Amino acid sequence: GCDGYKDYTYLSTNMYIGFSYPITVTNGSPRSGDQCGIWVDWSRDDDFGDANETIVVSGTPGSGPYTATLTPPAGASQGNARMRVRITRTGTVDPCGTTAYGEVEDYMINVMVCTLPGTPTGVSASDGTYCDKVRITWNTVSGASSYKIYRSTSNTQCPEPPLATGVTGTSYDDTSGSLGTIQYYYSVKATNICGDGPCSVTNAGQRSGPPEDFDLDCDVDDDDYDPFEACSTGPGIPVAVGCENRDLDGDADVDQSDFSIFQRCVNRAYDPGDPFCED
Ligand SMILES: [Ca+2]
Ligand SMILES: [Ca+2]
Ligand SMILES: [Ca+2]
Ligand SMILES: [Ca+2]
Repeated sequence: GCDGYKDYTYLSTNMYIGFSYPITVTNGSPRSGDQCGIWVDWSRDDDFGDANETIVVSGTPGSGPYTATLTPPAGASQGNARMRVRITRTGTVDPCGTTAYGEVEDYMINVMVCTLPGTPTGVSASDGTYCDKVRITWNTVSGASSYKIYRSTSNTQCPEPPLATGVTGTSYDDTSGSLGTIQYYYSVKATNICGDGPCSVTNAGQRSGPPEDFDLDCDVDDDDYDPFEACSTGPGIPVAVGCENRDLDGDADVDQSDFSIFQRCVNRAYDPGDPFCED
């Protein structure tokens, strides 16, 4: 009778076509022979007789809880589709008709098409602007919930795995790259509940710092003395392999004149416009 019907169609849940959603039905007054049926009118034509509209339910017959997976099928009509859940004690489980014992509940599923976000544009990685990081920026992609950042030492788009995921906003600071003149290539994907959008083009970026920062920790202080001394030779003696950046005056040796430049820069803030501390 009417006592056993509950209309919850004012309740609507969003579900995307092709995605799967688990559902659990609990039985308010369980008996071991109870049966549970679930139907969804995916075609939205006011019946439960079309393909895929009878949902496979696990745990029935039994006292529950019953479980099922709802997957709005390709071709489902977009909008609110009626879902019917029925528990009955006797007879055949059918979406319609009356039984002596049981309950029927109707809900709405708002069937939606999932749309992947678009390709990030305006990807730009800083080129030596910072010593302690490369800053990557991009334009907002509509429909994106977050972004994935990729880094490569070759000019490769979005090599897996990403450098960072779940990035919100439109910038990311990469502080994990090597110092010095190593060039990286950065690319970005927008992502949302539907998945990842296409990869952006790459943009090169690198960290930079004072040329006298021989231990690559973004300052010029006494700790840089030993790395200098280890490479020191004398006037006219060719610079050793691995010591190239100690030749500050560019005359192919590491001698007193290079040391003088280093001394001028010790404990000074780095000025990219005056890398050799001449002012
Ligand atoms: Ca139907
Ligand atoms: Ca760049
Ligand atoms: Ca240093
Ligand atoms: Ca030199």
